[in-house]
This record gives sequence, C-alpha cells and structure tokens, in this order.
Amino acid sequence: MGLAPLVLDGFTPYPQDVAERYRREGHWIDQILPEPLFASVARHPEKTAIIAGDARIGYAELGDRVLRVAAGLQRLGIRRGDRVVVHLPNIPDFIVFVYAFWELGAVPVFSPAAHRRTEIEHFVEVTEARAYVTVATHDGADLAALAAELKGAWPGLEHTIVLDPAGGGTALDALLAHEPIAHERRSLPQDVALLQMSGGTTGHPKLIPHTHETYTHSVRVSIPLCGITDASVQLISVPICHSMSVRSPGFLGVLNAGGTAVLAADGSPDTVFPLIQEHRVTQASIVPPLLLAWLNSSLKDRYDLSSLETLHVGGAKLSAEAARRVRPELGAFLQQGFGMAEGLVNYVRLDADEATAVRSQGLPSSPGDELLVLDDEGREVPPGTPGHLLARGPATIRGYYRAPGLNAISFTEDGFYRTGDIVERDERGYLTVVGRSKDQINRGGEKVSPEEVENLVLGHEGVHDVSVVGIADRVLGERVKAYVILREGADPAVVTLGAIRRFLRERGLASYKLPDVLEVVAEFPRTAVGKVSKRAQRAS
Ligand code: J2J
Repeated sequence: MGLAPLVLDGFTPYPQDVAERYRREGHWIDQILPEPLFASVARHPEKTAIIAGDARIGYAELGDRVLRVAAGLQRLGIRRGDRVVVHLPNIPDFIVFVYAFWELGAVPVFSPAAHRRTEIEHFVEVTEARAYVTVATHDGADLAALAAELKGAWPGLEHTIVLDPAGGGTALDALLAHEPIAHERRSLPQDVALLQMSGGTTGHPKLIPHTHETYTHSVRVSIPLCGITDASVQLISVPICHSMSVRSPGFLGVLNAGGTAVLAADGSPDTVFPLIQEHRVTQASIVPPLLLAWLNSSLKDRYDLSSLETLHVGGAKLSAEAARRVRPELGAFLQQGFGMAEGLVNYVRLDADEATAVRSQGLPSSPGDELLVLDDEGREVPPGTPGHLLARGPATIRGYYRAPGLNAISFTEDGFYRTGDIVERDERGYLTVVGRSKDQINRGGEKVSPEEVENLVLGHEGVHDVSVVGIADRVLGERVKAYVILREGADPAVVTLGAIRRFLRERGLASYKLPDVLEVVAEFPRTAVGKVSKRAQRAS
C-alpha cells in the first residue's frame, strides 16, 4: 500500500542478507503486532479477552476500544514512528494503549510502574518522546505531578495522558469518545514496534528496539512451546511490561491464540490464589521469589489451584529444591525459562523428564537461534563446560537504541549479543545458567545496574565513594548492598541506610533499586591491578 520503510535513527538494522534469509525461512512473516489480535476478534468477538477485577472485556470490545483510543491519539497528532512512554501498572488500559499505538505505527516505550522520575525522564530524553501515558498515583507516588513536571521541562513532550489510579477516568473517556478508525496497516513488519528496557549494566537503563518481525516471531514460537491455546486462561501478575508478561508467552501469546488474560496487581498468594480458583487459570509466568511465596503459603490448601497446568518460572535462577516441589505441591508442570528482553528466550519443553525440568532452564525457542558458549579466549567449550553465552537470531536485536558506545562492547562484529550470562550446555542443547559476568544485580528477577545506583549515591554530601554489589539472599537470590566511604569530616549519622534510601527516593529512583543493606567502610578491597574488587565485596 505504498508505505516506505520507517527510518528510525539509532536503530541497528539487520544486514540485508540476514533479513532476507529470516523471511525466506519463515521466521519473519508479513504481519504487524495488532493483526493477530484482530484475527482473534474476528474469530470469536464474544469471548472474554481480559479479566481484571470486576471487569471482563470481550474480544470485540477490546478491538473497539483499541480503535477508538487510536482515533483519539491520531487526533492528538500521534503518528507512525513517534515514541510514546507507556508507564502503567497491570490494568487493561496498558493493553489497550499499546495496541492503539501499534495501530498508528507509533513506538511505545515500556516503562515498569515502579519507575520514577529518574528513569522516566531519561526515557523521555533519549527517545524524544511525544507522549507520556501514566496513572495519577501509584504506590504512593504522585505521577500526575510527575507528568506535569515533565511536560514543563521537555517541550517535545506534547501530550501527557493521566488515567485514574486503577485505570479509566476522564482522560480515557475523552479518547474513547472518538469514532473508531479502521484497523489497517499504518506501519510495516520491519518497522521498530517498541522499545523495551534492558536489564542494565550502565548508568542508565538502555532501550531495546524490537520490530514487528522480531516480536511476532518470538510470540509465534512461544505459543506452542508454552502450551497456549484458545482454552488457555493466563495469569499476568509480574509487571505487565516485562517481556515475560508481554511475549513469553505473555498477553500477546494468549490473545493471539484466542484465550483469556487475567490481570493481577501483584503476584502475592492473597491476590492471585483467589483469581486462579475463580477464573480457572491454566498458565502463569512468574519469577522465583513469587514461586517461593506460593509454595510456602498456607493459603495454597485453601484455594482450588487444580486448573493450573503450567507454571513458567524465569527471570532469575530457581533453586532445585523449589523446582522439585512444584508438581507435588501445586499440581502444575514447572516450565523453567531463561530469557532476555534483548530477544533470546529458552524454554524447557513440556515433555521434558523430571531431572531436566528441575535442573535446566531450557532450549532456545526459535529454530533460527544461534548460540555460542565460549571460554575467556573466545573458543567454543565442549558440552558440560561453563562458558560465556552469545546469541544471534530472528528474535534478538543487533544493537541497543541510540547507544553506539555500548553496542561496540555488547555485540560482536558479526552480530552476536554478548549476554553476560555463564551457562553450561548439555549434549541435547539444554542450557543451565551457572553464573554471570556482567556487573548487574538480579534482585528476584528485577535487574539493577550497580553503576546507576552508584552515580546517584555519589551525589550525597556525606559520601566520598560508593560501591554497589549484589549479596546472596535466600528468597530474592540477591539483594542490593552499598559499601560507602565517608567524605572527610562527614557526620556518620547522616549516611545511614535510611538516609541514603530517602535520598535516592527523592532523586526519583525506582524503589527496587534502593540499597537493602549499607555498610560504611574505610576503604574498598582492591584487585591486583587496583580496581575495586566487587567479588570480594559480594563475598564479605
Ligand atoms: C538465571 N538467570 C536468568 C533464569 C533470566 C522470559 C524470561 C525471562 C526474561 C528476563 C525474559 C533466568 N536463570 N531462568 O525477557 O522473555 C537473567 C539472565 C538474563 C537476564 C535477562 C523473557 N532468566 N535470567 O528475565 O531482560 O541474566 O529478561 O540475561 O529482565 O535475566 O533479564 P530480562
């Protein structure tokens, strides 16, 4: 229909021969993200697509809302290629807005609800966002005020859309009042479709540009591997913008298949067990600390959880002890997954034997995935030997958005992504994650960049130097610890854990990144070459 490809500066394209091969081999198909949703709308308009609280949204109604909101956004001037920051909790409006933006060819920037001014302002700045969608308050934070502040500070941010805390409200009503636009192609499959946050090892979170082709591919392969069908009822209880909730298999998987997504504000047993019982939930994707909370909850015998068929657990390392308990105590198949927002996702296959299901984190999900496991010198290691994992494939990006310096380090010249994970691969190709080489803290699946926290703590008047590391935690896997050297003459009473947490909160840092532990020290342990030895700090 005569659309020219979208040129988005700061996006690293796939080499043309590779793109052509991915299309020829059927990994990338001629489809954009809203199309499978509207196919589901056409197949069964009356069926329930989303359940949230008392609300039940049918497929036809979901499609109608998407096209009305898209009409309203179009009227505001939102166009193909515009970046728009979507900062919403687990509410149906997240899904409605994201599809509405895709319908227009705009590029949503997925920002977890836990984010605060530091993260949001960074996203607005690097993406030159034209719109920001949020809720008035979340977890005690005044996001309406944040929206107003950002609009004042960033002239390019023309539109802020502030919904009620639980979604809806007059801002949404105004958009819904428009006559729906027609569902048609306003973007091409190779266009960048969304920007997802990276786990982060740098001063600010980096953004991951996925195209319609990479993302629809990832969803399409995930659906059968996770056993999703039109009979599936999926619980979404980790933050909805996380890649597990979106595409692994996520709401995209379940809506494409014609099933039902049940949204929960959080994953605690009190919140989700009643939902699993009431809606006969069949599938959920959760992180290890939630699984532990489910297993250890006395509520699990009070609710009927027998509808649960598979529990996809990923995002962080799961202990074998917890893994073994899933089948006998929750009656579900444990499907471990090991993915990354950059693209690659591995799943344990649903027919795997017990030992594999307990021990391993899966096989690559795409037949086009190419994996390398290398020693420190860059040579491939034999099966069973730990090595650095590198990945390339039709779901994996070739570069972060607008980050040339980082890209030179994070990707090889021939396009492999250096995951920073240390894995062992067995003869069948099954991966077990055994460690990490990147400077990142994995706090129960939420990734924290030590450098980002350190940069902010250094701004505190009592701090001369700081080093942030992850220390072992029984439930979360890791917690955030800050080692601090006081500035000369500083009053130690002003550099307490409470004071530093307050300081970081005032700076607008997401609360999951705040130090859990703080220790004032006279000096840092050093390596032979004089660098701070984070290894020694982690162990002490
Ligand atoms: C150990 N570490 C793991 C696992 C991820 C599906 C599932 C997860 C993510 C995700 C995802 C792990 N054991 N089972 O995007 O689509 C760590 C690794 C990895 C990093 C990526 C998906 N599963 N990890 O967790 O972008 O270190 O994606 O590189 O948030 O989480 O984090 P993220």
